[in-house]
Amino acid sequence: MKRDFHSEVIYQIYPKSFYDTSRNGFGDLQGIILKLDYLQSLGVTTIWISPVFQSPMKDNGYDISDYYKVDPIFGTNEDLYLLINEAKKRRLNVMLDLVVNHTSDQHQWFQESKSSTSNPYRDFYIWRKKPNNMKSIFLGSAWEKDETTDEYYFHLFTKEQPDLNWTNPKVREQIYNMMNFWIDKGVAGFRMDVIEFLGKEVDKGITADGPKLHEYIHEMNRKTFGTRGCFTVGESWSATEKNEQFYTFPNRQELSMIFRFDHMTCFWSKEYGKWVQEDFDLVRFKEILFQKQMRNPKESWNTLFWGNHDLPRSVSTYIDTEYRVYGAKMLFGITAFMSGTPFIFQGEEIGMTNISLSEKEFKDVEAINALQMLQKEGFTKEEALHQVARVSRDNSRTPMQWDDTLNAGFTTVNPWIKVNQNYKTINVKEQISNKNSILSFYKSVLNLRKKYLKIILYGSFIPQLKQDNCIFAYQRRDSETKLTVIANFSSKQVKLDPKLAKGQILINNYNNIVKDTLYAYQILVLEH
Ligand code: TEU
Repeated sequence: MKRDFHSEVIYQIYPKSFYDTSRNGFGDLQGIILKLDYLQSLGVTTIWISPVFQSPMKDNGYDISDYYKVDPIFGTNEDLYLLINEAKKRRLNVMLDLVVNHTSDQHQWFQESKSSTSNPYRDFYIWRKKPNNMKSIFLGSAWEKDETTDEYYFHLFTKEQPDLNWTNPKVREQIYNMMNFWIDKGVAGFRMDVIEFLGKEVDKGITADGPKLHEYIHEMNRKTFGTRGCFTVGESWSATEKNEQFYTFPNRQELSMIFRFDHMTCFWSKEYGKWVQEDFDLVRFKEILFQKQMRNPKESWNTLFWGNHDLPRSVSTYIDTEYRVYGAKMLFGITAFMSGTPFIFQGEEIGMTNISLSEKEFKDVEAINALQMLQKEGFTKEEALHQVARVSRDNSRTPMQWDDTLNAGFTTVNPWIKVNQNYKTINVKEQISNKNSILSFYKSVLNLRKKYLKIILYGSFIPQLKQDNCIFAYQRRDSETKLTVIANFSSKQVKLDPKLAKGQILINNYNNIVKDTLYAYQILVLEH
């Protein structure tokens, strides 16, 4: 089946926290099946499911020990095949998460690899007699000594996630076979975990964007998805304007699109990365987002997103708490009329927020390591907890808030991670029946997006008020239509230029309009 990714709207499911039907405290595949009607009514067209394969869960499934087998906490392979079919019946595509920079140390390949230096699987991973000074993204050395052979293996993430050796053609062949297996089962494509690292050259200290990276992605494209009508999105934290087109320029036959994060990482500190950030600056933020919109969509296709399972909740990051509902709508509205493929992370459509966790309640290995690192660097415990709480990945991983019953209707037993106590007021059930809810706003925006799809995807993009540090505004134009999106990205009331705000109002997240004024986080979309 030929699918056109340009018009997709993709919803990310973090399965561990979506919906638990087996009553083990973790969400599962049957739970996703039960919620397909909900997703269809929201107006999304594809679901991307974070990894559901066999895993010791040192990194919540991003440490896979068998690529061909669903982990029992999520169900069985039959459940996944059923999910793909049930989704298809509702015209929903299923995208899997491809984690092939590394496996779990419990993967059979690694068990073989570490058993002796002459094992046929030895070269599936990266072994050295002596470590160099490379660091793991999750802190500490990237090398771990294995007693069996007294050598060191390389791991960019936890020591239980050894990196595969992509220079070995046998590794690549095994991965391509596995991808084709899942394409045969009917998946529409893949989200590709940390794709920028496949071409690493550890002896030269190179991790991201290594010399052979694009050769491997091109080979993968030709041997798997590229000839089979699938679409793909690569995750690359190192991608910027300079290198994005290497992945996405169609003639190169690599990926459909990538996630770029430079509009977020530009606020990270040099010393402590995301754990200590500079103040948000809207002008800088707009510059990157607008610049991406000004390109030729035929060369680089955009991804439009506010959150994922690695980012804190967008309303907690960008919006003053008291304006959560207006702000959540504004955030979605300003990207929904841009060119590209929108991604919605589960719970964002109801404005789910960060959670406050005590030291013992943090689950994520990255947050736990960062707490220690910041204290070693001289931060007090309180300061370290405060910094980590703001950006911890646990924030986005709390259970989906379905209703106001026990555990937000996610499970009837103890959930694997704490439920956010605001579920009594922030939940799907309440928002479905409330026409002013964030959920209802998402639905109407997605409907409108369908109606204006041509201009949204291919119309020209004209930034407005680039230097304004409160207003986020742009126009879209094609031969027939003109749209203006104008939003107040602040909690202050600001002056609205009447020249911009003309035409018929398609979207307004407030019930009224006061001449010359934009309220806190107000967004207007106008046609003229
Ligand atoms: O993420 C890559 C990655 O670098 C981020 O997780 C990083 O930890 C952080 O958000 C930026 O500092 C991918 C997955 O999305 C993530 O969940 C996995 O933990 C990671 O790869 C390893 O597979």
